[in-house]
Formats: sequence, structure tokens, C-alpha cells
Amino acid sequence: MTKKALITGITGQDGSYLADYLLSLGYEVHGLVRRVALEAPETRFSRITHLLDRVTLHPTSLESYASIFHVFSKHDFDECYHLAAQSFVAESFADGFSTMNMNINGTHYVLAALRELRPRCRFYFAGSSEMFGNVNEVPQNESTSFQPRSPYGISKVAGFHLTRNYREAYGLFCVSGILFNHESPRRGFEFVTRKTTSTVARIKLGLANELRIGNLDAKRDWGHAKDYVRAMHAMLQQAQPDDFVIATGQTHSVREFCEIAFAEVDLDYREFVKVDERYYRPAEVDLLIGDASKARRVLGWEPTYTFRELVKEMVASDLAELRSESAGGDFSRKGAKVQSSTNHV
Ligand code: G4F
Repeated sequence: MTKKALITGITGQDGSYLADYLLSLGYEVHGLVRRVALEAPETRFSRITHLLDRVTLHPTSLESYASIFHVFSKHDFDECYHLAAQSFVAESFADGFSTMNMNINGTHYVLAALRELRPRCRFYFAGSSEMFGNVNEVPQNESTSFQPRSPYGISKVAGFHLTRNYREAYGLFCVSGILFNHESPRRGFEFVTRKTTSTVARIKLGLANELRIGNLDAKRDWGHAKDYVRAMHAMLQQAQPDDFVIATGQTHSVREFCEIAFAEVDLDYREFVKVDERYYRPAEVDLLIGDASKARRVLGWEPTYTFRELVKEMVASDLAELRSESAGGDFSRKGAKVQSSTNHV
């Protein structure tokens, strides 16, 4: 029988790759989207343009329990991937309140609606390596304690505990993936990797002359988002619900990322990168490196991209995108299957 999955955050990097992956496995895919997204599909749906005619979108507010309840009352999903969040760490310092509201209450609303209406539906929560924060062991695994360093990290720790609590208290199949940084050509421009590769492309084509950046010495365990969505799916196929760290096991500094990205277009990063205090955070997570041996053992999961391949692909994609924009490339509008909610939301 065809499995039915719901993805919150389907328009984001991970949601779009997960939708691609689930469709390739024969799933019926649904996604929650903000109502405002329907007003600007060219930008808001840019990552899912190619699959708009194969997914069903539900305009829903994650800030409204009624809105989420309505979607679950209409559809019997087998799996729910809760990826929607305010996911930019720097923004969480600027507005911790909305990050907390969206990330904690949004997660709680989805869990509560599942418990009430669809207790059979399996639930995935997008946890984060930001939960480890000021790490007390290297590398970090499922037993490493959480010492978050940002409102975002704190909100993810709360979501992780909510997910575990619904599993333990109500017997729901709820799991958290503790995913380390994962990037791709679909990454948002505010994150350091895409900010770098898009600026490298602009510099190469003579459209910019510098990259202003913050802490070059921060180290992250960067993988490819395409690899990481396979792990999300695998977690929901297990006999028992459990939490998993997903990471490459290698760490690189922001400086190394810049060095390789600029070298890809035969430029020396030292000539273009300018450190700018504005991009420093009030509290930084200096070093993240994950130990995904449990995922390898239990899920049979392996990353397929190396760090260099990831940087190379992102630079090549940004160059190609910019060249096609300059040549007058266009967004081809496709009709989305949108299911309207009732007027009570
Ligand atoms: O790319 P970032 O903004 O990602 P960050 O903060 O590590 O968070 C990402 O990964 C998490 C998984 O661990 C996710 F949960 C989270 O949602 C998000 O996807 O920053 C990476 C590092 C930081 O140390 C930051 O201080 O790069 C440093 N950095 C230096 N200059 C910068 C910049 N980050 C950004 N965004 N912009 C800069 O100019």
C-alpha cells in the first residue's frame, strides 16, 4: 500500500530533498506551508518547483494548534517529518522569543495533534548538533550532554525532550535525529557555506569584490543534506523508536571552507575575505564533530559526499545559477496542488 508522509518545512533545504527522496520511494507526499508562501511562490517554493505537481500542500500555521489539528483530522499519515523551524542561530539571538515560540510550541502542537488523532503515525523531530553547544566531549554522540549556547540550541533541546517524553509517556513512535551541519546548493544564503559559495561566484563574475564574514576559526562537521534525509527516513523504518546522531565524523574550520571555495575558481581567499565583527555571535559553538557510529551500525547509514565534493558542488551550482540569471533565466510557474483549510484557521 502507498505510504503517506507529511513534511513540515517542505519548502526548505531538507524538506525539499526529503520530498524528492520519498517520492522516489513511491510515497504520497504532503507538506505544510505558510499561507504567505502562496502569495510569493517564485521565491518561497523555489526549492520544490520541480515537484509542485506531485505533492499536496496544506497552508498551515505552526503557531496554531487548530490549524495543525485540522490537517491531521483530514489525513491519516503513516509518517510525519517535523522539519519546520526558525533554524538560523544568529537570528535566534536577535529574536529569541519567536524562535522559542515557533520551535518549541510548533513541535508540541504537532505531537499533541498526533497523540489525539493519529497515534499510529511515526514522528521524526529535527534535532541539532547545536544542542551540544559548549561540548564536553569530542566527538559528540547520543550520550553526550547538552549545553546549548543559543536560544535556537535551547529550543531544540526542548523539542528533543518533548519528543522523548511523548515516546515514553504515550508510547508514540517518536524519534529525534541529532543532525550535524548539512549543506547543499539548496542551502539558504544566510548560512556561512552558501553565503561563501554564492559570494565566490559573484566575485568570480565581477559582481562583488569581498566576502564579509565572522568567526573564521569556528569548526563544523559539514555533510551533504541529500545524505542526511536518507537517515531521517531510515530512523522511521526501525522496529523500535530511538535517537541517532548523523554526522560525517570530520570537522573543518570556516577558514578551510573559504580557502577551498575560493580555490575552486582559482582565487586566493586571503585577498577577498574581510572579517567583520557584526557577524560574530554573542556566544559561539567553537567546535562540533559527530560520532555517527550508532547510525552506521543500526541504520546502515553512510555519508556519500566528501567535504571537498560538497564545496565543489556548491560553488559550481552558484556559478551556473548566476550565469543563467545574467543570461535571463526564469522561474517557470507550475500549479501546486493546494488543499484549502476550513475557515476556522
Ligand atoms: O552556517 P551557520 O550559520 O550554521 P550553524 O550556526 O552552525 O547552524 C546550522 O547548523 C546547525 C546544526 O549544527 C543547525 F541546527 C542550524 O539550524 C543551522 O543549520 O554558522 C556556522 C559557523 C558558526 O560558528 C558561525 O559563527 O560559521 C560561523 N560564521 C562565521 N562567519 C558565520 C559567519 N555564520 C554565518 N551564518 N555568517 C557569517 O558571516
